[in-house]
Amino acid sequence: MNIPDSIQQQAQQLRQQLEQYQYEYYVLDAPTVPDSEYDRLFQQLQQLEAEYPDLIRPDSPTQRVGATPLAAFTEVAHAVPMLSLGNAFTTEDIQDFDRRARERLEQRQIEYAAELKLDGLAINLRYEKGQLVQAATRGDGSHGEDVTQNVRTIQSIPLKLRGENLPPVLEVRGEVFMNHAGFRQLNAAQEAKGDRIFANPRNAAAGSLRQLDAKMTARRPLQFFCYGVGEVQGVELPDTHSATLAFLANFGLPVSRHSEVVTSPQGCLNYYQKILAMRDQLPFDIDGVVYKVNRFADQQTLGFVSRAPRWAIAHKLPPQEVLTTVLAIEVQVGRTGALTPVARLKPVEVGGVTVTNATLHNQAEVTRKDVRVGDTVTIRRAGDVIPEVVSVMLERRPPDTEPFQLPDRCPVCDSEVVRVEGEAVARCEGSLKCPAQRKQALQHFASRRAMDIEGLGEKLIEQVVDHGLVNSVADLFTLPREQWLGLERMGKKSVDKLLAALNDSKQTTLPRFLYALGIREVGEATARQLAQHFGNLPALMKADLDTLQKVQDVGPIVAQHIHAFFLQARNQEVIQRLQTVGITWTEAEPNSEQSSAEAGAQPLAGKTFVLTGTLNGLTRDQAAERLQALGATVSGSVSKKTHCVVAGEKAGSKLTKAQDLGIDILDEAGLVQLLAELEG
Ligand code: D41
Repeated sequence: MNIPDSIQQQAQQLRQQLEQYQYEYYVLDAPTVPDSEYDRLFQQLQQLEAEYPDLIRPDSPTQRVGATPLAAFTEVAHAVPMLSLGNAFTTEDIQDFDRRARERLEQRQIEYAAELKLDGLAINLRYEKGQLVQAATRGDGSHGEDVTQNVRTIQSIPLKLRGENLPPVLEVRGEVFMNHAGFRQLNAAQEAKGDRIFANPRNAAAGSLRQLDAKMTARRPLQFFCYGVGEVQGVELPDTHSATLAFLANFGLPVSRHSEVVTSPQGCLNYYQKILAMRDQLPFDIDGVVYKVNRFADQQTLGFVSRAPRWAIAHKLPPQEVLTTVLAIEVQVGRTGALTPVARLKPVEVGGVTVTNATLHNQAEVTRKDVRVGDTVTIRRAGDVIPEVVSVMLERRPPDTEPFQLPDRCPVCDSEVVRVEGEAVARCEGSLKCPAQRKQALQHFASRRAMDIEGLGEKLIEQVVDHGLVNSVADLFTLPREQWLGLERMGKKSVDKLLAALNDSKQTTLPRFLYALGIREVGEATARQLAQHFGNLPALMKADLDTLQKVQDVGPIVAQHIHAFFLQARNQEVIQRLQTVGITWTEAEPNSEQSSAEAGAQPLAGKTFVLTGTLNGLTRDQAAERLQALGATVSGSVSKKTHCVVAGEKAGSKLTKAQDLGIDILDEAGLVQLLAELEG
């Protein structure tokens, strides 16, 4: 078929534009357009290609997935062997490494390139005349497996190198890995489908790369960073490793931003300390750093011994997964009565922190992992998340252990424990009769984002509840000074401060007050919606189920919780007493059509945003405020009515849900971009 020139040109332009956007998004991590724009162009190209199949080229952005599943992987011989890395653990190991290299090179000082050691899988990418022609795993270093189809689905790996004068052969080596957010999303999706749960991001990356059906790999959020080159023909490489990484970045290949050049073993050790300190903030796992003699001429002179170069060494970081034993499984009672099994562990260092307990989440999780008292378990601590039990070493299980079962009575108040069909959590039915729930309710009430009562911390709340001085949040405001003075570590000064803080907290806002009440499923965002919708408390308290469900965010379950809460005499009484002691707020205007009249200045009017995960450059509050100032509604849960989800680091189920529903997703950079554009 003859394709008109204009169509050819249009396709060419679309491909170039899409490649540029993809590069900005995945490699530079700095998108310049919203996802929707990318999707629009992508669909245009897809349509053109459907109309004129001869337009399709293997490096087209539409052709990342498409190959038919393989029966098995074929073997690939590496043109240049993929070496392995020696390990160092101590300062002396590094000093020895440097001394040996200096002796062999007869130099007084060596320049090193220091970089992260990603905990993933090494692969080799072969580009011929700029086209990705083959991707292979490291295998035994001389032979690996052909995983080209799968690697083509990794969005940050260019199918075509950028720039002019592309070399006839350029092999790039690097690590394929999965970041924490992707790992959590994947496991959440796996769990929902009843599929295998991965123990850590490395296993998830390995499992994803080894899928025979590339369509499966395409759904796994894999990433890639270069760390070197293999066979190179027809192009002069720079003289150093560090310059080579920059050279690769110029071709549009992803290179980590965390590499540095240092000039001494002390420089290496400083780099190590710096990376160790920021490890928990990295969005992916690393298991060490790597030091490489920077000058290629020196690397050549040093050569290698039994497949490990004398010019490079991995300096291992403390492991993030270690073995320990379960001393006991205790049950904690949360604010809403949820029972959480927690493993008490033989204290152990993980990633430089001593860990003594790990959450087991719920009964289903304990059952799935079959964690028992006495078991030897692998625990993992990565990022700044709570340590988790990853798996049990069954071969080390002592005789006479028993499966763990949550109690059917609350360990704190002996009330009945109920597990609602279809819900993962079991709950103590004791409500505020249960001291554990009362303590947590008080803590929540006093917390910064709720009533913000400074100085009323966990220890103090323990005391007032255990002494029977405070039964409800209202009692906090009527407890006489002498009673506070009688408590441990409460001198005159602290008591005066606390009383002042209690007094200050009385002037609040309706959203804060509603949030502070601790109604189930009513987080800050929902509290704001409720306040906005009803404008005052009596209207909300009177609302029936149907009226409640008219509120953005509020579905039948949440409505039920709110309704039931205000129906309880005890809750009504507490609210009454709180108002009697002087808690006030200025009433907000209820939502009316009037407010949307200002829509001209509010480009996001009528749009609902959900914020999830951790943002780095601004707080979620700040983000919400700025979105709201632009007219957006910021909601706490994702539904079909959501227009956009802003997913920070470690975004979890909300992001997965947004993906499932096909809702637009912005990352932090995208949000910042959007705000910058709209705020003018
Ligand atoms: O990030 C890594 N995992 C990494 C692995 C890295 N940054 N550099 C590496 N450099 C090498 C040499 C020095 C042998 C070229 C490596 C690896 N090797 C490696 N990965 C798996 C086996 C060897």
